[in-house]
Amino acid sequence: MKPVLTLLFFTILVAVTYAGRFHLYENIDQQGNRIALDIPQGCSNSVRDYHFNDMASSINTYGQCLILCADANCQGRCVKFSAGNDNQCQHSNFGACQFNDQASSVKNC
Ligand SMILES: [Ca+2]
Repeated sequence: MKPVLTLLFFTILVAVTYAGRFHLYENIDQQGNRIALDIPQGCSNSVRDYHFNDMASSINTYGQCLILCADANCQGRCVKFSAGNDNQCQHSNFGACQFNDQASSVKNC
């Protein structure tokens, strides 16, 4: 396969594999323990329920938009993570927006 086609193939593969999914990481720069979660329709306490409560320090959204919140049921302070101008925090370091080790729930944008 030509390099461009190979790159396109893997880009599509990643997009399909992670459609609706994201990874949370225990440490900054996408390091340490991680969990894969689904972007819910509405609100989900999956961050807490999958034993990652108040632990997340970075994220990979795979170009998608989602909102993390500090308390269960999408209460407390919420921070939007997107690939656009409305992004509210550094994906590789939640400390940049004083959101380190705080996330407990997630909702769609
Ligand atoms: Ca952490």
